[in-house]
Amino acid sequence: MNVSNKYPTAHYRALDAAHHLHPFSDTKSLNAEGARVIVGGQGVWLTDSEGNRILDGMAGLWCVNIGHGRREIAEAVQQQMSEISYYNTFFKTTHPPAVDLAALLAEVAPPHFNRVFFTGSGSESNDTVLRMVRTYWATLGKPDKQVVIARRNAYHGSTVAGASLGGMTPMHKQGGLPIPGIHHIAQPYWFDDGGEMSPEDFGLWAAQELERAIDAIGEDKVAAFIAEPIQGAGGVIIPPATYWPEIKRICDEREILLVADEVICGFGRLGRWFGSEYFGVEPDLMPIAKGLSSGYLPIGGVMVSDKVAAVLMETGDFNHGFTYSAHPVACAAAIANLKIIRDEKLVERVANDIGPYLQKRWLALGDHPLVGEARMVGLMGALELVPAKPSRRRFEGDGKVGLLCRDFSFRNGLVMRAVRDSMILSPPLVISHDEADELIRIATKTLDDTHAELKRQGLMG
Ligand code: PXG
Repeated sequence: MNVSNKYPTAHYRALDAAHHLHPFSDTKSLNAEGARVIVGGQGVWLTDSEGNRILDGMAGLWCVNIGHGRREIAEAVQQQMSEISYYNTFFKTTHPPAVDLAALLAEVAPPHFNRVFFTGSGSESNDTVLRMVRTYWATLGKPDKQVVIARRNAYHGSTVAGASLGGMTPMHKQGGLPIPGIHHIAQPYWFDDGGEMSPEDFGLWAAQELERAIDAIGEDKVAAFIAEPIQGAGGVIIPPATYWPEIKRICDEREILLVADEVICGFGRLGRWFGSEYFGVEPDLMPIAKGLSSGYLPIGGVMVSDKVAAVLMETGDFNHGFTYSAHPVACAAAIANLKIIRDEKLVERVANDIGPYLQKRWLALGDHPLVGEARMVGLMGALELVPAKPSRRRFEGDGKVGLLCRDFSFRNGLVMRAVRDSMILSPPLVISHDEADELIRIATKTLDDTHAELKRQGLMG
């Protein structure tokens, strides 16, 4: 592996602490500890500056679907840079990578999606969604339909609109969010919020919260409902089987747009090109990013259904766009990435091969004394850590156990993320059977280590 690790770890840590502010981080405590320095990546493996190999169970940040270090992307990017590295798509202009990527997206998306608006990230995509759904209704002569209904503990990005649509309380607390016109309803998280209800009843109840919110706000004021098919950053929350069909019924009956945030679930993660296809729903808009380029370069977009596009055609100018909308080099990376996903049949692989293989082994971790529930769809999974099963009661300490488990996992050579006391997994779609076995071996050791430490501290039971 060609790794550029020119200086000792301490050098990078010192400069990082002096000059770099990290996202979603407590800078003071991070600097005291020192950041982990990642210097290389190949397939599902990362290498850090100390020479450790770590299995990337999070595919970067839910994005490196084709795995690290693919030469095809590097070549496509180099080729595009040597032709035209930047030009915009404003002012009656286009370029081949934008056109080719848009056409390729129309090919892989469900039949009623034939158009895309390009952005630079998932957050920008959701800012675009907010303006697009309001513009849609204004064009139809219903400018009062402004409110977007979203869900608590959803993640839709970190820009002002993205964080407002999202339902993360710690984010809302900083910077005076959410902005007006966003209404949050319950999330379909049975494990934490289901109480005495069965998962099926709870799924129906959570979906019907949408109906009740529409009635309370007034259907003439509601523009759209936005939701991730499976909540990612919220903790890989797989809704009960009753949830999405009921949401579909409500959206069919009511005059509101349905937005499926496909930033994580899109591009094969759930064994379909788009997560909404897994749940059998037909959204009107689909914000995308992450797996669109497998994170090789930043690019996002909003897939626009024929129904919405027909109205936007009547809007006149849509006064919205980014310098880097359809950046040619990012488009070239995305095209090469989508061709790999398509030609190597990675979506089918997740549906029929590696998905079922890893799911079976992951769900078996549910037998561990520390695990209250193991769940996985496609290659997106979670483990709920609890002190005393079968009770769904949580540990005290608001996520401390999750962090303990995450630290053991890193030390053992596997990136798992902790969301509160849920352990999260979302590996690259190219993970082999042997690598999946290795992942399960490390995850099991990590649970054992965490369990032993909690017992030592007297926290189990
Ligand atoms: N929608 C969803 C569903 C996401 O998961 C975004 C939008 C925003 O995308 P950008 O490209 O603007 O980051 C995301 C991003 C985490 C974590 O801690 C998750 C995301 C971003 C940062 C951290 O799991 N998802």
